[in-house]
Formats: sequence, structure tokens, C-alpha cells
Amino acid sequence: NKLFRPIPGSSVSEEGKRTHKVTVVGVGNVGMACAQTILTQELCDELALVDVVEEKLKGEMLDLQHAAAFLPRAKILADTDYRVTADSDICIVTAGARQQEGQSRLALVEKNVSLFKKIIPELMKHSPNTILLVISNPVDALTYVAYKLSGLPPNRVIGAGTNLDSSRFRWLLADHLDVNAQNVHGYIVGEHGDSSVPLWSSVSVGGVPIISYLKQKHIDYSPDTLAELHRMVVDGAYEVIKLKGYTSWAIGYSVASLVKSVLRNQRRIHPVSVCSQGFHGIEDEVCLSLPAVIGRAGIVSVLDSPLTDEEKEQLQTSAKTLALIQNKLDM
Ligand code: 6V0
Repeated sequence: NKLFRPIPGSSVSEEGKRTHKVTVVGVGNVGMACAQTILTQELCDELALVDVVEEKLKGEMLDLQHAAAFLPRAKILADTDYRVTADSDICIVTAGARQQEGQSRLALVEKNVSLFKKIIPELMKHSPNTILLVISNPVDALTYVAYKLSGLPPNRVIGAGTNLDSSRFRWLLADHLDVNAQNVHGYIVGEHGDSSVPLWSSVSVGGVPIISYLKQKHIDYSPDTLAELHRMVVDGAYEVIKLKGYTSWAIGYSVASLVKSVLRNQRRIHPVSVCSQGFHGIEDEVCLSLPAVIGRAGIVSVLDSPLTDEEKEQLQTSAKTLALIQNKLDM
């Protein structure tokens, strides 16, 4: 290549100077939504894709590579061999079975645990210092499985958890109040699924704590209305799956937001699935979502939010539901 020549005497080797490498395992609807959101947000300069279906994998790689003139520069690699993932800063696992219409996330557990037994050791072999970001469902049980199989410290294993549920929650409230969802702060914690818990006591809009505001102004609100709003969050994924067969865009953005917090050391607070034993009276060794500060080290810390007795009780019930499933896992 004689078109470009270095200035004589300069040293321009970029060997070992790569900044960010992200791996996505599973190039289905969710994996590709994550990949494309990460690329458009310029979060990595190397993206490795892995799947077991070779043709689809290569097709997805080429399709993304063909957008090179319209995307920030990134090297896009794909292979069924995990060597392609070497030295990844983050490995996002989206591989596995997904829910069919009406099926609960927990029904997927056995199949996806057996996939994780193959995937996680391979990722660790090639990127022993990575941060694992678990997306496959049931995400809490699989975050626990990934934590156990990887041997990583608990701060380096993150489950996407209720990051998405909380966005659905904030969107519903924002839509109702006709304001921007980014000015609505509210967390859904616990299981990413049917036993999740809305932390109503800490919901605030523009800094105004909503429940105490309503009480102070003697504005009537019925607990049924709040319960209905939470039910809409829980049913959100079922509704999308019924309508289009799978969910993809919102989880893609949720994952890109987590990747950004890690790789840019943003220290933003996200509700994500973490080892929660010891928080809020949770006795079992389970992974479930709690608001956590996320930065370059992964989970920097967990926010010990003051919960009402009712919220604490619901969270402990969610933990028990997950412990029952985890105790039955064949690991
Ligand atoms: P999909 O479109 O069926 O894609 C799954 C992909 O995994 C396919 O391309 C498979 O070939 C691939 N795959 C299967 N086995 C392996 C293996 N051993 N190694 C590598 N790749 C493999 O499913 P979709 O992308 O819709 O969903 C993926 C997972 O994400 C499912 O478990 C969903 O339930 C889960 N989701 C989790 C969400 C969350 O908030 N945590 C949200 C949405 C979906």
C-alpha cells in the first residue's frame, strides 16, 4: 500500500493501543439490536460476534460491515470460534432460547443453563479480565450461573435485570404526566419478571417525590391504580412478544446504556441484577436487581435505598422465588 506513507522517523504502531472491544454472543434479534445500538453510539472500536449458526453469523457481520461509510469506525469480526473474542472488555451474552407467546421467562432456565456451561468457560478462557453482561432469560438465574461458572468477582458479572423494566415504568409515568422520561426517576427492583417490585416510595419527577406530594396535597390516588401501572410494566414484554414475536429495540438501548456506563466510567445508577445477599435482609445467595452504580470496574457499589416495610417484604419474596429456581439448577 503506497497510497499512504508515514512521516519518516515517526512511530505509528497501534499495537496494544486498542481502547474498547465488545463481544456479543448470540446474533438473534436481541444480540443484533445490542450490536447495532453499540455501534451507532460509538461505544467500541472492535466488535466480535459469536453464534453457532455460521451462515447467519457471517451474514450479520457483512450486513453491519456494509454500513461502514455511515457508522463510526469499528472493526467487526465474527466467528463460531471463541478466539475471535480475545481480550474483550465486555462480553454480552444473548444466546439461547427465548419466550414464546404466553411463556414465562423461567420456563427457559434448563435449556439456557446448559448453553451457558459451554459459553461462559470459552469467554473466560479468552478474556479472563472481562466484564460479563448477561441478557439471556431468565436473566437473574443466568447471571448467578455466569457468576459461578466464570469465577469472576461479583462486581464483574452484571445481569441486564430490571434496567429495561424500569425504563418501561418511567415511560408509562412520563407519558401520563406528558414529560420527558429522563426527568422521571423510578426503579423496578427484584426479579426481571413476574415478581418484580416497584419502589413507589422513591419515585420522583423533576425532584418532586410523587407519593408524598400526592399525600401532602390530599390528592386521592388508589393503590389499585399503582398496581395496574406495575402490571402494565410486567406485561410489557408479553405484549410485545404477542404483537411482534420477540422484543429487541428497548433491550438493545438498555444494554448500550449499560455498556456506556462501564466503558466510559459514567458511574450512573442502573437497576441491574447483582449478587444481592445481605442487602435488604435477603438471606439467600441470589442475583436480582437493585439500583447499582456502574463504572469501569463493573458494579462499583449497590445503593442501599431506604425501602418501606412493604417494599422490603416484596423484595424478599422475589428473592425467595429466585432462590427456589437457583437451588434446582444443574451446574
Ligand atoms: P433469538 O432471536 O432466537 O436468538 C438467539 C440466538 O442465540 C440465535 O442466533 C442462536 O443461534 C444463538 N445461540 C443458540 N445457542 C447458542 C450457543 N451455544 N452459542 C452461541 N449462540 C447460540 O432470541 P432473541 O435474540 O430474541 O433472545 C435472546 C435471549 O434474550 C432470550 O433468552 C430472551 O428471552 C432474552 N431477552 C432478555 C431480555 C432482558 O431484558 N434481559 C429482553 C429481551 C430478550
